[in-house]
Amino acid sequence: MMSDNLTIPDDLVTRLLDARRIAVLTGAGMLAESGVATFRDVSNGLWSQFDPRVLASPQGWANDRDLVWAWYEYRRAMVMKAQPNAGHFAIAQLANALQTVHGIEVEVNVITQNVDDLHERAGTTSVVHLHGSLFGPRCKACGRPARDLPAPSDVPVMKLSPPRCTHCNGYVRPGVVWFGEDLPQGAWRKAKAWVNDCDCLLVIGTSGVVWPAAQLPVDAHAKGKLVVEINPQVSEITRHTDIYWASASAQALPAISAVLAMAAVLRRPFGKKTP
Ligand code: BV8
Ligand code: ZN
Repeated sequence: MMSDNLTIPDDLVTRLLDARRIAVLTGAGMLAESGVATFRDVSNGLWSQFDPRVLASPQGWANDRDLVWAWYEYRRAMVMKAQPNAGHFAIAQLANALQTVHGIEVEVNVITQNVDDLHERAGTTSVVHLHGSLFGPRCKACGRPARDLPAPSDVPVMKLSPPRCTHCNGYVRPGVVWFGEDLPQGAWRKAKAWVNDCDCLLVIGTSGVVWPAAQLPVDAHAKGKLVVEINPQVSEITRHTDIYWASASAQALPAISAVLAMAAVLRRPFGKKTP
């Protein structure tokens, strides 16, 4: 079922109210309304002549460590200046918004492909990062976390020599998962379990081109879970969904929150007629 960007799909809220365990898979589209460029766009500036998928790879690091470190520090600076948007807050408050209508406990677990901390800063506590985090740099040699890094400069520079590990003097690398690297096993296991146990999977702001994250909605749909996608563009996921809402996350998610708030005020289960 498809809906245009302003109309909440007919039975979306009713079916969300029937769910008791909701998994949410988010991608770079969540960041659009926080003013942070999506993964592909982030290289439009200084790094426009580089393919982000090369920069985000062990080969990219081997080719030019200082260029890659500068790219990640620029992205870390962008995220530190950004704020969570209405979509992040709506996800953080979704469980409470549903419980307020029907009084039954609801579990919402977030699986993000993003490497920022905006879900956490919006109040989401149950979240895993499939692709790591800009805020978890570690030593490339001994693997120890690198602590107390200086704040990144606001002024983007093309080259920046990575700091050294205080333990073994190895180079510090970004705490993200590069293309060709395995996902963090704990996060991947948890993500698969949350999707396996959920009644409903919300897929928000992802093109569905990166694997194995993109496998999650495909598996969920094959297992008969309710799969709902919110994305202004059709993606690789859309054909594996039950409800596709062509809308921006920071419009659609607050709209769902508003309808739930109204349903709570009316104290009637949404969509059901009182006897
Ligand atoms: C791995 C961290 C085992 C770095 C990232 C099949 C199975 C397994 C692997 C593969 C496979 N096929 C290919 C592979 C290899 C590869 C892969 O997927 N390649 C792709 C390009 C084909 N996968 C891997 O290497 C993974 N590792 O599988 O390990 C292995 C080991 C060795 C060899 C083989 C297998 C690791 C992948 C992790 C890569 N790291 N991030 C960094 O950030 O620098 S992924 C990176 O790209 C981002 O994190 C992000 O997740 C991803 C981009 O995806 P999206 O989030 O979807 O963002 P995108 O810009 O594409 O789309 C944005 C969407 O938002 C759009 O649809 C747009 O319409 C929408 N949108 C825009 N505005 C809004 C909006 N939506 C809502 N509201 C809005 N306002
Ligand atoms: Zn070290």
